[in-house]
Amino acid sequence: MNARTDVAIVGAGPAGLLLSHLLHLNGVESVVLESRSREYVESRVRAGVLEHPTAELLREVGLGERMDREGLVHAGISLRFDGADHRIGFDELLGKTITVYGQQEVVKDLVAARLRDGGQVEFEVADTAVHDIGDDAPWVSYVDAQGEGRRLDCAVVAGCDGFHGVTRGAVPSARLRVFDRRYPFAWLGILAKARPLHEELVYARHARGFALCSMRSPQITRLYLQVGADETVEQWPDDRVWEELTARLAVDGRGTVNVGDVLDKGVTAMRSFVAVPLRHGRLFLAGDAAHIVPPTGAKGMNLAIADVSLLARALTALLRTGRADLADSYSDTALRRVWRAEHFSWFMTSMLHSTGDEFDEQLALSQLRYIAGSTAAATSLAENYVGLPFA
Ligand code: RFL
Ligand code: PHB
Repeated sequence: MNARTDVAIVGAGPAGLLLSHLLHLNGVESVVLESRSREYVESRVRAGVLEHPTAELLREVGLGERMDREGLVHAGISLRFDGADHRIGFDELLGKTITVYGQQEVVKDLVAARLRDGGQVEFEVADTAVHDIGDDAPWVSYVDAQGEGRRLDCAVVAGCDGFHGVTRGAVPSARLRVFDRRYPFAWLGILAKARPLHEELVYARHARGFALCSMRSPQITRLYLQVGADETVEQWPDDRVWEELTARLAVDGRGTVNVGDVLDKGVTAMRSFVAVPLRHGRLFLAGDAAHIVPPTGAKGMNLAIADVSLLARALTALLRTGRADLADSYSDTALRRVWRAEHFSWFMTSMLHSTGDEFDEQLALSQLRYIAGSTAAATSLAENYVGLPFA
């Protein structure tokens, strides 16, 4: 069966769903194709921090209501090292805040808005493939949830299918330049029914490795531990996780972590990756499909959202008035912000993790002490953390 739309969007993560919503507001039609079920994408535990410009954008486009009711507004974070906390106050330094609101909540709000507005989101599709992106008439083939083979003709394909998706692979390898960096560690993350140890996020550098205490509500905490790059969840029974978190987050030798039932546990690889350019003929890449950051800077979802705010404008101009300049400059414009976030994420990662190298350790501690003692250095960290303007 054949169908036709303006923009075929592959992937119903934050990037694909928000792009579809923004295009709808601009009168451009789209269809979103997602390989997982609605329940799966709405319950996947991932990011938690919304930058200032991300929260502003969500409000502007009618998606801020539940975020403003249930999200936690934070005016700063703490860096914990040398056995003490050093607060970076975003509000004092910049007059800005961040919002702690789970990615799956953003996704739920987006799915609800698309369905309310009559948007087409097809879940549980298989064998997605994009065709003829070099021509004026690209199309996407897939098998729908009923097992029926489908063809979706479109003017443009948006590749929003995350790092392991198929759209990036549709670009001839000679046309794609890849920048890639692996780190010799990973994160073990848990979600637990326990009070967070502090009302703001705590990023800890410790001789035993990095630890982070975040949250999803005043009763639910989200905690992360640096572990070896090849370690698995099986190597980290709950008792071992709590013992390690308690040791790494101790201040003056006192344990401060509140222990509770573990609701979710997973290991996340740490990687920096950028594939350029973000456009190939009629295919535009956005979010994790084009770039990955290690999670230490809390940037991944925010970058995905920044990409599609630009892309929605570019595609609207292209498809509604035939103006191609914004589509032509999309890749260069988006990549400037992507590389800033790549740098910040690498910087936070190097400063807070231990590799066992003593020289690196001294450099990292020196940088942390500088940030703790200098308003200029703290302001630079704060400006990047709360997020630079989108456009
Ligand atoms: P997503 O969310 O991966 O969505 C892609 C969607 O595409 C679907 N898909 C396909 N659909 C159809 N056909 C195919 N062939 C398909 N292949 C894949 C997938 O099922 C999926 O639904 O990408 P998007 O939209 O670009 O969003 C990116 C963010 O999800 C990601 O950057 C963040 O989660 C990263 N991240 C964080 N970002 C932040 O901004 N702040 C944070 O605090 C933060 N913390 C984190 C994070 C990521 C983490 N993990 C688990 C990687 C913490 C962790 C632990
Ligand atoms: C989270 O709450 O999941 C979170 C917070 C900050 C990060 C990464 C993840 O840097």
